[in-house]
Amino acid sequence: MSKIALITGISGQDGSYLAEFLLRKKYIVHGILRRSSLVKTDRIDHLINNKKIYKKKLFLHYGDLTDDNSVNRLLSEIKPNEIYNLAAQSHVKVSFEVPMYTANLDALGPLRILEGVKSLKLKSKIYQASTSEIFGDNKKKFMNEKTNFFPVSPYGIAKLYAYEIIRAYRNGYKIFASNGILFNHESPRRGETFVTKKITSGLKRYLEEKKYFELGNLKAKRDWGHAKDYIEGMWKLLQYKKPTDMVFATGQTHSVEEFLIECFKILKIKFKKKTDKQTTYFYDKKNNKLICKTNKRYYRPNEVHYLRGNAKLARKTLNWKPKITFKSLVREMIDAEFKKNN
Ligand code: NAP
Ligand code: F7E
Repeated sequence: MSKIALITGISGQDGSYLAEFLLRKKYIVHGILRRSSLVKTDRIDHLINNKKIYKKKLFLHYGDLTDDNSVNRLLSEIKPNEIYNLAAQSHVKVSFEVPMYTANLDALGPLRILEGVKSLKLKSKIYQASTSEIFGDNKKKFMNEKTNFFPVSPYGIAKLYAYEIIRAYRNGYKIFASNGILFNHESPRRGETFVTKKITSGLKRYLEEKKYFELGNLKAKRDWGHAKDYIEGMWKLLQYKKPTDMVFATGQTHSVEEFLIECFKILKIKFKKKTDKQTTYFYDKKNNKLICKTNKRYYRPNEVHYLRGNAKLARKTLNWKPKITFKSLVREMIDAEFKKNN
């Protein structure tokens, strides 16, 4: 018998890769889509358009993680063996602009799932998409499962509530619920307003239309991996003999500026950097045109300056380790960006 998985956030970056991965593993996959005025299924259209898959192995349902009734209805209809809760308002800067919505979705969304599983007496295993943002402005060189939490954004704080409520229901009600504490992971499917995708799409626009783009804090450092490696970690965590919490990370960290410069290298762009008090500018050496500059409007009220994870536990217990390096990730994102018009 095929296992049944429910993915909330199936239309997102991770949800789309996870759906492909689980279908390859012969799961029946159900996904929750929220209604919007335009259909936003680009990342899973290749699955929807595959008749062998769609309607036999992949089922999409309208629902919303802020709506208790839709969560309960779907849980009682689907009775999934595994639930991957990936739905979120996942943008840290936006969380300062919509803090209450972010709390409702990112903190109470997982609680709605836990309450549903508990009241319906389901045996579902739950994966909760936790995040390195819960470590926040931590002063540690490496962050692991024992590191203290100092979230500084409404997003990080909502995700910390989610992390704790997962643990409380696991301990109190013996629900199989695990937190995957994932550090940043990117891909060609990354949302347009996250910094890596903003850089690759900005450079395409610069090269094709000679229009510059703007960035915020270039000094922030992130532990960037590839989403494909991380969704495998999610699955492995739910196959582990007991529910637990685990860090998934590459162990490497790079600044936003390093990511930008790696893109310049791949695209063979020779640049000149100029800095005045407020602003940093990158010019094209070939023609003196402005490629990109910083703008304070992209800075956050509170910044997480540095993130670097230690995924030793996942390596030891799940035999998980990331296969895709930083350089290959940047190259894949650039290649995909420039293939779009081919
Ligand atoms: P993403 O691309 O922003 O996807 C978020 C998904 O949630 C989308 O499918 C979105 O639907 C859905 N969603 C938003 N609001 C919803 C609502 N009210 N009800 C139901 N679904 C809703 O995020 P991602 O990068 O794939 O990340 C997946 C999860 O991992 C998120 O929980 C994120 O916070 C967490 N996380 C991500 C990273 C990372 O680096 N990517 C690291 C750690 C943790 P639409 O398509 O309609 O917007
Ligand atoms: O920012 C800096 C920004 O928005 C990365 C989410 O998936 O990972 C992600 O959150 C860094 C920050 O990702 C711009 O200030 C500079 O320091 O790509 P980001 P994030 O905030 O790290 C975590 C683990 C998650 O859980 C989240 O869901 O880049 N930065 N200039 C900029 N960031 C953006 N977005 N735009 C800029 O122009």
